[in-house]
Amino acid sequence: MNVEETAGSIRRMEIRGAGQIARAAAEALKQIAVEHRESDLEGLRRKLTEGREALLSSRPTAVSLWNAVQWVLRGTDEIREVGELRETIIRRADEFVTRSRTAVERIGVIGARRIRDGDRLLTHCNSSAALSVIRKAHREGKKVEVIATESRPWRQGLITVRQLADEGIPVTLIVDSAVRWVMRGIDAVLVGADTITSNGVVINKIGTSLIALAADEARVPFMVCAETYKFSPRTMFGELVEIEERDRTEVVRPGEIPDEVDVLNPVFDATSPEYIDSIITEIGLMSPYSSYEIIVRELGHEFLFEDSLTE
Ligand code: RI2
Repeated sequence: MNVEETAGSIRRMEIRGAGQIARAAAEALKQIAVEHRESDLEGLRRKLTEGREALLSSRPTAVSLWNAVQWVLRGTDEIREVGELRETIIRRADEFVTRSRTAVERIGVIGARRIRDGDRLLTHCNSSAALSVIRKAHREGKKVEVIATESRPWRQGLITVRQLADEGIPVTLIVDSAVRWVMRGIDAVLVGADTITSNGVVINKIGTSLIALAADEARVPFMVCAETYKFSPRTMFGELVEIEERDRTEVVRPGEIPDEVDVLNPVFDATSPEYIDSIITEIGLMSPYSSYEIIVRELGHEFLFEDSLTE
């Protein structure tokens, strides 16, 4: 897939999931470098800049996409030789993809230690990081049972139940509005994240914040599973996270309701840190209030500072 095709697939949600879109973006930038056979440095730079714009505009909310693009391209303006630029892009993209995959596995190892034999877990949407924890606990021999929300309107919960059922993990599908009803019997909630802000707010699939409220009311631990590249350096500099809104046709079929009725289809919502017991990352389990430190230590404060203020 070239960069335009990748951006299109991300926009249409054929490639989806915050981690997956980040890896796809890194691969697409790598592809530009691999295919650039000419000795023209400026030509490669131009293609990379166009690729960057196409990828960043494909979906606005998940900072994983932005972080992946920055990871691959950072500092490459200084490079004066086409071969070196190609190699750098290819190496960085490979590095990002490997780190990302390893991170999801490590989250599984760390998170599984918090799961007890016999736990009944609730998850929302389809998060590879959250499922990594559940899978690891299951593979360690713990008997876990999962309640998975449907996650309207895209119904990513169907992907979740298929993936869990494939592994022999007992799973029950519920409609989103059944969350509060089932919460009393739940031992822990595990969700993913698209973006985590510097003040510890988790942006994830629409409905996540309602689940957090229901968990809080029932005193059920609410855990977020997220790689460190889901933390947003941009929010440190005052930027608000843009919440994607998608087309009405994802919610109602044409003609089903009068055309003059508006349909609001926000894709994500915001969960405040006071509802979050812990965030499980590849470098450890932490409080959402450690967000600022993660951004500074893991994502490189100085370079981010410059980039975030000049854009
Ligand atoms: P992983 C998804 O977004 C969901 O909101 C999910 O919780 C989040 O990405 C993280 O997924 P969408 O692309 O990176 O379905 O953990 O809108 O797989």
